[in-house]
Amino acid sequence: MALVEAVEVMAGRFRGCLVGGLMGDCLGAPFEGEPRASPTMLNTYFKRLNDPNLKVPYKPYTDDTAMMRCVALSLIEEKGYVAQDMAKRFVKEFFAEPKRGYGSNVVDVFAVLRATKFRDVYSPAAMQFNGRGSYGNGGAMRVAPIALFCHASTEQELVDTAKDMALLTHANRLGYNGAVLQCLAVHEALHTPKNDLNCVIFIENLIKKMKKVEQLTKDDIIDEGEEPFVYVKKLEKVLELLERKESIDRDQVEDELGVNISAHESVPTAIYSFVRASYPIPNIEAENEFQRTLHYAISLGGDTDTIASMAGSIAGAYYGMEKIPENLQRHCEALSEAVEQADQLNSTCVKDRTTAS
Ligand code: F2R
Ligand code: MG
Ligand code: MG
Repeated sequence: MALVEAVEVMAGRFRGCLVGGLMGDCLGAPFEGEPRASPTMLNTYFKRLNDPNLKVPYKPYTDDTAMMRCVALSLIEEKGYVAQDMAKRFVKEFFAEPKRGYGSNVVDVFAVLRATKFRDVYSPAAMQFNGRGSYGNGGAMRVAPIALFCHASTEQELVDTAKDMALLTHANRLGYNGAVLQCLAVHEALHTPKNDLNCVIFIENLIKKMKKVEQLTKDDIIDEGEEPFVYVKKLEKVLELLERKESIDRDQVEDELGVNISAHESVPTAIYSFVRASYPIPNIEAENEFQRTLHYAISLGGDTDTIASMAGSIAGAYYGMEKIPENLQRHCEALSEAVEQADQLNSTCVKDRTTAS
């Protein structure tokens, strides 16, 4: 592929990733914690939203996007990960708009960070849950901009940056390793050639990487008896689900992968949604694979905004902006800011590449 074309493709993938995350959040939020919506009901939901004549107020984003925007802006303005700056942005954002549906414990971290004037930005999170730290999916739901910023970095730099960023609020191994896995998944999608997705290889690559990550963190013991390779095991279950010939119903996905607010019960589910939706799913009408990803993720129920947002970031990084239906985009709050941040992250990386060569 010619260089100019490759640069354009990557720009579309950066946009796709941030816009995909935003759309999963905005379109999935009305179903978060509600009884599971059927695929047929969601066919009607997406059909209505795709109607070019539909005029309704935009769907607001929630904490997932509020925090992802902070991550993106901090990386752009600081030209790298700066813990204090990122922590300050999270806190400023939360106190400016606290009603975006934040997790019930993470708000305590923000309050302590503010009260202690950001003296030690990692310590309030480390004190959560009697020193066990949070395993909520809040670190994972906002990590995508790190995969973009570090798209040409080493795997170790990517892993370390995702982990450090998550540690600002999520000190439990399951919480920060969930962020690392989501970051690796976006990164893998970004680097998978278009039309060349092999679902099994995609998951096997993540298993290889997570084996190293979980091996290195296996001594960060949190609870006695907690086994150290939780994510590797979940990804192996994803492989099993993909390989089973009979159609998998949503109860099985919920039982085997989970659909709740914990990182280990939602990040593997988002990854599964992306790979599973790359080919047709019974009762889901969407022919567009990106839309099918969001539809499927939402149809699993539970933490729908977050699972759809994480799946949307991965799908957007793979399919690119040009595959995302415009009629759906326009229903999401702050769409143009997501595009702008993706372009800024991309140009920061392009500048870095130029300076380095
Ligand atoms: N908070 C929600 N949804 C509920 C309210 C939404 C409603 N529609 C509204 O608008 O009000 N969603 C958001 O929260 C999730 C991300 O949460 P995060 O940032 O991880 O928060 P937190 O507080 O750290 O953890 C969440 C809960 O997980 C449980 N938990 C975590 N660690 C634990 C531990 N070590 N021991 C026991 N429990 C632990 C707790 O229940 C935490 O409150 C996303 O879904 C986002 O959309
Ligand atoms: Mg949310
Ligand atoms: Mg959620």
